[in-house]
Amino acid sequence: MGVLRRLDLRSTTPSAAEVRRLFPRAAVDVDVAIEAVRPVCDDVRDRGDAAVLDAAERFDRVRPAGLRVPAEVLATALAELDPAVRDALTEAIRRARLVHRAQLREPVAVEVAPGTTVTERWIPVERVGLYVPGGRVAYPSSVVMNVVPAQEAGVGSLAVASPPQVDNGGLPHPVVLAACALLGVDEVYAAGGAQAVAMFAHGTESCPPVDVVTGPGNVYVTAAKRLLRGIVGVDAEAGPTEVAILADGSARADFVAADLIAQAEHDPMAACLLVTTSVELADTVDVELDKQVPVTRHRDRVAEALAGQGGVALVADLDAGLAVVDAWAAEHLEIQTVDAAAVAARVRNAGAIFVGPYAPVPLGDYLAGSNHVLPTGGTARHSGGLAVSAFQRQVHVVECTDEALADIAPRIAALGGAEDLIGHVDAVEVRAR
Ligand code: HSO
Ligand code: ZN
Repeated sequence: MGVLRRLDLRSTTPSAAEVRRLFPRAAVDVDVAIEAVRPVCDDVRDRGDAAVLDAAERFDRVRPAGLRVPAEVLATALAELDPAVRDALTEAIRRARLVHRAQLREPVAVEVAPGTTVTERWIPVERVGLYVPGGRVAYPSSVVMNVVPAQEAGVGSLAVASPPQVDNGGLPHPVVLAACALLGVDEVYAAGGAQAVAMFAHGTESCPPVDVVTGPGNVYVTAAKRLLRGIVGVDAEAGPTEVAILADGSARADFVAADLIAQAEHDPMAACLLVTTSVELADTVDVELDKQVPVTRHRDRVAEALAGQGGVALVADLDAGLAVVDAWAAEHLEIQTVDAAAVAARVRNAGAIFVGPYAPVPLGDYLAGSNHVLPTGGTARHSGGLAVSAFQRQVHVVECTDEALADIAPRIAALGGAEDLIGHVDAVEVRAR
């Protein structure tokens, strides 16, 4: 009996809905948290800074000296950053900038008829608020993954909020502060949880309101975003992290096991799935997990995640395997097969795809330059990862000459008449006269 629950799908072809039922993700109830965060968000709307500070005292058990982190504190955090971490972050930023800059789109002008042109322009939002969690998930790499696309999108005003830490004198985590400084972000707030999202959405004395809030967080942060969406733009909801590995008999079992463990160490609720054509691989991955799990640093939550949401799907062939991984729509998908690039090219649903034995997920988490803020919970069926487009809007710019308008006027009149909107027709006719 291995660590991973095994399902033999070699003689059945489950539907996509069945695949998602056979390998469920851990359930997170955001709606319950909404009722808990509503009074906090209302209080921030009504009382501003004082409400954010009171909430910090209550939920983070420390009252920051001020909401805005002073410039000297940011500079000191950077000066005191471990040089190896600074070097790694610098390279991560360089690569992420290259990838995200390439996402920028030039305006495209389309002449739909002589004299009538529609141009699509991407315009950055004016101001964004980026939320960076503290505590167990204080990830400086996530600061990079949120700030770089916003900067490359051309956002002019960018603020970061991260919870005050008891053991850092009510300031956010020092490595988070250092990462902000390295990225050139000088507007940082010691604010966490729902109150930070409300501060960004409503604005307070210290923090002007923003147009878009992004960044991962716990269930209260997610609940606040769901509550305040509309007042402010928000990014996709981030659920527990997950990986699917599609592998054949050529895959290295020690690599596969290590990659399952790497994802599981994030969260006891992480979901890790191996989809394979090879019973032998499934068996050796079990042996490897028995070897590797007991000696890994975060063995307790790894074991909990693998036992809770871990699984192996045995499939008849790679076509069947692709159907399973497409149905499950993993946040991260690794392809460890013969001719992995060709297999990867056939994938339809995944947040990010990692091709072959030497592109493990942690490469993408930190240094590939790809974004690690990715759709979870099967939402990769309809959404992609964080990108410059999250910080921009496409705007259609319409131009038309008088002759071109006269040419098309009868058709506008036909549609205006069909909708009984004669004022629309008149607005065109008045120009033709
Ligand atoms: N795998 C995580 C991202 C991350 N890993 C941050 C390490 N640090 C969710 O995509
Ligand atoms: Zn990770």
